[in-house]
Amino acid sequence: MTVPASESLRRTAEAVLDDNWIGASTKPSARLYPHQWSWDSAFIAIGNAASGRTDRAVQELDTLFRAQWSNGMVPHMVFDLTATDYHPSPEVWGTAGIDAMPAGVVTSGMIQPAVHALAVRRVADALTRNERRHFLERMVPRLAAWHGFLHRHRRVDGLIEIHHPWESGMDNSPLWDAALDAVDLATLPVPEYRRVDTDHAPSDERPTADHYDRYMAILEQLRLADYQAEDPRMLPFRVADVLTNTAAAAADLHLGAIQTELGADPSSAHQRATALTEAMCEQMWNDDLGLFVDVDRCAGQPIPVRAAAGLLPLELPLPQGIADRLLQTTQDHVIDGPHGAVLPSVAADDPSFEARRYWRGPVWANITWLLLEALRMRGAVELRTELRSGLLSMVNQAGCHEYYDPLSGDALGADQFSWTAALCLTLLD
Ligand code: 9WN
Repeated sequence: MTVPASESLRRTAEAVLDDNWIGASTKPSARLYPHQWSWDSAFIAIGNAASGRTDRAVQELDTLFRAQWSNGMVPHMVFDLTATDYHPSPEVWGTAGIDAMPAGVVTSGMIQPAVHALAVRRVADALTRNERRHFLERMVPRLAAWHGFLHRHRRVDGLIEIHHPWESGMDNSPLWDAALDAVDLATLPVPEYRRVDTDHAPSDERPTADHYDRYMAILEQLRLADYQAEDPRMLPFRVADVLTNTAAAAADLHLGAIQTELGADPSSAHQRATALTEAMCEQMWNDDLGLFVDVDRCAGQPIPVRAAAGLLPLELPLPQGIADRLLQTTQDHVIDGPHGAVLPSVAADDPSFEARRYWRGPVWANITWLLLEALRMRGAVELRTELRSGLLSMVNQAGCHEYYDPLSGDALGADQFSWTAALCLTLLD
């Protein structure tokens, strides 16, 4: 299949990014997500850089990192205080008054996958020599503090943990079902709330009411600890997640490369990346499934859901036997949709697969894009070409949406979705 009408897709994608620009950053979509989100901004910066809008790309990342907490945490949301139609609002997060949050911004108190060092490198590649050096010199201490936070505050028994499904970026994945069901609503209060996501998207494409109650109960426990629990082992939700750990290990490889370029010492970044990759191979590699799987740290159990995220460690330096096997699993995971090859977020023959519900099967541009990156690094040219072409054809047909039904190609969730637009821009040439 040939790559579709790239000029019209380019114009559509650039218009989405223009419309969602809010002055110093980009919102993920016009209505459903009116603030700045952490990993969205990294992908958006990559797209802006690829289409020559380097000022915006730099500003996107600067705005995000100006909201970095003093403990190094990059918050998963930076609120636009003029936008009020989103739940949970700043009041629900209750971060005002937390010393670690910088003055002049209001943020959430949790994390998302650390794809920022990758974005910094991509943006730097689009800058002039002089701009590049200044940008990298400004970003290195920020990235070092962020990665340091992950290892100091979140690495437990070798692996980085998430403490809420939202921290994974894959909020409603079946990866969290058992861990969420184990959250004891008899002892943990569910604060009063009114969700607004189902005002903007059909409820059968969004999380169930029961799961939303559990999200809020876990959030309340994090809030009570000012998002800095002294002993994370007391928290009700603790998962060592493959995507989070892959992103963190890759992030340190990127940081190390930047430090080397600047003549700084990359050894601690490299050591962290190596240690994390080894721990992933020891604790997350599942030989029966030929896949990396998450670990429920509260239950002490692996989570045997066949999520596309379990393929992403392909981008890390893995032992050859594991890499070969994982590439085979990747080939089996990719299916033929109506517009070509697609990557469902959960394997289509996994018992938890749902074609249309948020993170439980639909195709996401960012997960597909991360896999495309890994396939490029591995030299898997044919599979990469098919998957790239399938994604572009689908987006060209259905528009820049949040996610897509892998079986029908239908567009789902929010329309005018920024990271879909941004990442397609990087794939057009
Ligand atoms: C909660 C903004 C974000 C993405 C996440 C996606 C969704 C938020 C929500 O939207 O999460 O953080 O309200 O459901 O799951 O990956 O960053 O696009």
